[in-house]
Order: sequence, then C-alpha cells, then structure tokens
Amino acid sequence: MSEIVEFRREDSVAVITVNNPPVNALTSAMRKGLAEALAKAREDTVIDAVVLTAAGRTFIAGADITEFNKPPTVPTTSDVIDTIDAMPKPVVAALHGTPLGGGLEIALGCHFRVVAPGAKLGLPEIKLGLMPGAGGTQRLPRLVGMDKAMAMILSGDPIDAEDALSSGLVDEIVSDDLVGSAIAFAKRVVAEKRPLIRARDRDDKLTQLRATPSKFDELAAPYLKRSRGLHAPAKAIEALRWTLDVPVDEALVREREVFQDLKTGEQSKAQRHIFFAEREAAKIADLPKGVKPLDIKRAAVIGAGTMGGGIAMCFANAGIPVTILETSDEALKRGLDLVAKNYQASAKRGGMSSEDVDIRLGLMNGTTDVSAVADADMVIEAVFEDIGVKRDVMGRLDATSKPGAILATNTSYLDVNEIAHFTKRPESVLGMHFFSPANVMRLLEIVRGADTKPELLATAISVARKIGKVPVVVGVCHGFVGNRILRVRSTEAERLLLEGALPQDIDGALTWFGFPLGVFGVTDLAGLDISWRMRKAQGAKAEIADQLCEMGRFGQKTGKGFYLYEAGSRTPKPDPEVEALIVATSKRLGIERRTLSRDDILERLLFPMINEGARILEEGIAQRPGDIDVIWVYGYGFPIWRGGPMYYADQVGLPYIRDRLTEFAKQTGDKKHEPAPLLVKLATEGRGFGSLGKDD
Ligand code: T1G
Repeated sequence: MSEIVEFRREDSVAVITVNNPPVNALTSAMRKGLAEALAKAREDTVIDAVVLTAAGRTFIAGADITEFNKPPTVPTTSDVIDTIDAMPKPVVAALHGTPLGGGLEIALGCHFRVVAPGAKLGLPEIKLGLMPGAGGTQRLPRLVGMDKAMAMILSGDPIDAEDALSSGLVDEIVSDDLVGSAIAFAKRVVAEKRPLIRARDRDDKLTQLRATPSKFDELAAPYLKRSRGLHAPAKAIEALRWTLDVPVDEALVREREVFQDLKTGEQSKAQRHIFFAEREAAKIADLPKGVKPLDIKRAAVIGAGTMGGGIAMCFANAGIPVTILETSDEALKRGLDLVAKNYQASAKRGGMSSEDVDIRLGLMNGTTDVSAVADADMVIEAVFEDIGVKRDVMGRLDATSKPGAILATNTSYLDVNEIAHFTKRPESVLGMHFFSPANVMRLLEIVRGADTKPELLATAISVARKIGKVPVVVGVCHGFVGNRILRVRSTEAERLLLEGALPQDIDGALTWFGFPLGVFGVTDLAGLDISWRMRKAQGAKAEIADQLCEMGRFGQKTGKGFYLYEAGSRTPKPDPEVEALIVATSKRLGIERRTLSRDDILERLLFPMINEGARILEEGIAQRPGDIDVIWVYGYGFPIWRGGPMYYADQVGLPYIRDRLTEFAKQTGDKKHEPAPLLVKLATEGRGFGSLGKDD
C-alpha cells in the first residue's frame, strides 16, 4: 500500500487511514492509495464494512492546491468517489478537523458520516475561484437541501459539527475515540442490514423545489448580486440548478468540465496566488529559530472610539478578556454603547446568539483608570492620530504596563520608531495597523520598529491569527505599505480630474476593474474633512478637494462631496456643480483638458501604484511582492481575482509598465513616475515580481 494510505483490519472492518501532514491534502499519490485500499477492501471477503479516516490534525482538507498547475492525473477524486459509490459494503467516513473541498466530497460519497465535535466542514472552492469539482454541487443539496448547500458552496464558509448533524450532512457526532466509534457504527449498520445511502440517489430534499423552480432563482439572486466580476459563483449556481433537471450522471460529468475550466482560468490562478501569499505573509524570513510567541491572556485597548471599540471586539470575539480605557465616563459609555449596538445588530442578522453577545460583552471591562491596564499582556493604543497625543499616551502606558507587556500603537502613518522612543522600552513596542471597521476588516499591518524584539513579532502574528486577521509584517515608513501606495493613487486621481476626467469617469474605471468603490466614492464615504485637516497641518494642497471642503462639501455626511446624495440615499450622483468647478480649475491652472479613456485612467492610477510597490520592495519595507498583494486585496478592495497589484503587474508585463511610466514622467514632469530600478531590472531580464526570491 502507498505510504500515505494505511490499510488495517479490525475484526471484519477495514480501516483506511490517510496520512499526509499537515492538512492531509489530497495528492495524486493519496488518490492512488485510496483507490488501491478500497479495491482491497472490496475484494477481501472477510471484510464487510469500511471506515475511512485520517491521521493527524484533520481529515482531508481538500485537493492539493500545489498540484493545480500540473495536468490532472488518474484516478481523479471523482474516480475514488465512484469506487466508494459502487462498493457493496458500507463505507463510513470518520471526520475530524477541517474536512474541506475534495475531502468533504469524498465524505459525501461515503454511505455514512460520523464526526468529532469541533470539526468544521465545508466546500471552500469558491474562495479559490473554483466550484466543487468532485460531486459537491450534486451531492450536498441532496443531503442538506438547496438553501443550506447554496449557502455553503457560495460562501465557502464551513459549518460546525452540530450544524452538520442538524442539517443532515452527518449521521452522528461522536465525542471520543472517533475511529473506534466509527467502527462500532459500521458494525451496527452491518448487523442491522441497513440499506446503503448514496447521496447521489437521494431526492427527498429537492422535491419541493422541483415543484417551484422559481424559488431557486430567488435563493440564488443575492449571491449573484454579491459576486461582481467573479466567474465562479454563477458557474456554481448553474451547477446547483442541474440537481433539479439534469440526470445526476450527466450533471457530474458537466460539473467536472466546468471545474477544469475554472481551474485553468486566470481568476482562479490569481486567487490561488493570494491563498499562498496570505500564508507566506505571516512568515518572517530573519526571525531567529526557536522564537516562540508569548501567551496573551489579557489585552487592553486605549481609546473607545470607532477604532478602539472595533479592536476590542476582535479580542472579545476570540475569547480574550479586554480592558478598554477612556479619558472620561461619557466617552467610555459612548464607545461601549456602540460596541453593544454592533453586537446586537449582528445578533439580529443571525450572526450570533444573544448568549454570545452577553459572553462577549462580559469579556470587556471599560475603565477610566489607567492603572487597570497593568495586568494586560498586550496593550494597543487607538487614540487620535497625532504625534503629541501618542507621546502622552505611550509615556503613561510605559509607566503603568507590566514589564514584558507588548505596547502596540495603532497608527496609520506615524513613525513607529519615534513612538517607540516615547517609552523606555522601545524593544517592547510595535505597530498594529488595523483597518476600519476593525471588527470586520481582515487585514492587519504589523509594523516592525528598529528595536522591536523578535518575540513581539511572533506574538503579534499569532494574536492576529487568533483574532481572525490576516497579518502582514511591514517596515517603518510614512503610511507603511498600504497607505503609502494609496496616497500615490489619490494624487494621480486628483491630477486626472484636472487633466480631463470627472469623478464618475475615474470611479467608473476602478469599479469596472473590480474595486467595490472608486477613489471619490471612498472619499465621500470617509469624509473629506479629515484629510483636509491633515493637509492643512502639513501645508499640503489638493486643488479640487480643498475647494469642495471650503464649500462645506464633506461627503455623504453633508449630502454633498465629490458627488451629490439625495436625502437618505448613499447612491452617488454626478453633480454638475462639481463638474463646473473642476473644469474651471483646469482652466485657471492653464491645463488643457483632454479625453481620457478607461484604459488611460486605469494605467495612470495603477502603474504608479505598482512603481511605488517596487520601491517598497527595494527599501525592504515589504518582504515580498505577495505581501503587497495581500495588503491591497484584504485592506483596500483590490479585486482578489486579479491577484493584487504586483501579481497583476506580472500579468500585464513589466516592460509595458516600464515604458508607460517613462511616458507619464515626461507628460507630468513628475520624477516619481520614472520606473523604479527594481522594476527596470526585472523588465530588462524578462522576469516578473513573482520570480523574486526564487531566482535570486
Ligand atoms: N493544498 C496544499 N497545501 C495546503 C492546502 C491545500 N489544500 N491547505 C493548506 N495547505 C498548506 C498551507 O499552504 C500551509 O503551508 C499549511 O498547509 C498549513 O495551512 C475537487 C479541487 C486546512 C483550514 O481550499 O483552508 O478540493 O505555509 O497555515 O490555519 O472540489 O489551510 O505551512 O507551507 O492554512 O490550520 C479545497 C485550503 C481545495 C482548503 C488549515 N480546500 N486550506 O488552516 O493552517 S479545492 C481548501 C485551508 C478542491 C475539489 C477541489 C486551511 C486549513 P505552509 P494553514 P491552518
């Protein structure tokens, strides 16, 4: 038998165990081993039942994604499942950990399923730009009904063991000795001569829907609406519909074909890039071996504003007690009320039970007494973005926090090294840049100061993962990685307004590209006044935005900004007044307006961002191009199916980008547009950013 598939017998039950750490990814060798083991179980007359299980931390967590760029090999996962389907003896899947993707599809092909508590079961293919390709779209709805199956397949989110039991995905939850219980289950099935249940042949859960197929469209509509730009959701919905009117054998063949198409498509490749980049981003190349994260038993957040409250929610959500410090009872009450309101809203939407809300609120301890942070292992300040305020707060935290506590500053632009030296323990300071709303946004930039101890970085990464964030370690510079690149885009957008584009042209180009919102839509949402104040403090100017602010047009909150908002509406409407102002400003500045195509606009916005990304890499502010991609996908709405700015650059081709940047530098007279040396070097060598670290 193959090394990664073990076959043994317990009385008359064959126990087939896969073992391919860390996540039992379904490799071609595993499929081969499974096919052989199943054949052996089938032929051995002593054996009258089979238990299929996995060693280590999880049942099969899906196909091995690293094999996706190679041609498919036989036996395929579908072949393995067909073998199980055709088996005259009961096959029981014993599930634990994260049975996902092809792993869950194999389990769906078994006749029975038992599961350990704590398991998470799902079909996450959609997150990789795919849909299930080994029967998932046909078997899951037959087991759990269309509503549930569609939610699982279209969200890609797993469900827990209890949910799996109540929805009919599994037959039993077994609390201890998973394999022993599965063997006992199999023996019971044999003794009771229970008929073998093949999911593919079941129909009871779909009868009602077949009678009213329009209900299917109603179910699908919200998912289609949310899937702008992505190919996979519509394909998955199409495949799910086949359960209503296409014979199952044919539907299974079609499903596999569509899956193969998606797998070789550009979108899935980009999404797979992000999957691996996200995991790479949590690794720090020069971290000394053996550095262990510190245990964070209690956290404290300074400031109960929107940001502070959101950060505190992240800790409470992960079960970590958190103290929230404010300067006045009023501000504290306001902050805690907002947190409670957020939780209640999410309970109302069905996101959590009211007990969950109570548990989470119970983990939060609001105070105005700074000495209450003394027992926190990690303190995150989320006070006003002003270096003087930060100096004051960090000084006080230094005086009160216990030795060894991590002091994190949640700043978006400020110099973390300077902030670290507001304390007498700069080695205990780092930046943790959360994105608003902090309880929702997944990105966390972890800013490494010059003195930051390695343990702190390891701890910040481990805490980030515990609180459900995607951590990326970055170096110190103005705006770090995300906002530094954002600033380049904003500058270009302003310039484009003066050169001939209108806000709706620029935003239209960006939303066409796949961003959920354009530059000016975002500005109107966030409010124009904040950056106006920042510009005034720095003596900086933005021709159009400054004039809009002087007119009191601060964005959605005043009903007017770059766009017009009708009372109570969040829909931006182009405003002739703004158009006239832009045209007049161009004229006043002596800029001859010209027509800019969508491509002109996109290149002018995106290529300088890519150029800045190259500089960020040269300076070592980001460790790898993939880190920049992860930051822009998770923090700034860069369409995941385009893989992030640096991955996208490689698809466009660096020589073209280099040449265009050179032209922009000539046109605008801005030297910053000149292509960065790294970009030029890679373009000349015929390489892409993706080759960095691999060839040199
Ligand atoms: N293939 C290859 N490598 C994988 C992998 C996979 N499916 N899943 C994880 N890894 C690597 C990962 O890169 C990392 O490597 C290590 O394992 C630990 O992962 C026909 C075809 C299982 C919930 O989408 O969601 O089946 O960085 O750090 O936080 O329909 O990994 O250590 O070198 O994430 O404990 C469907 C993807 C495939 C599951 C574990 N399956 N994986 O999380 O650890 S499509 C998935 C996950 C499919 C069929 C189709 C998570 C996890 P390294 P980790 P974790």
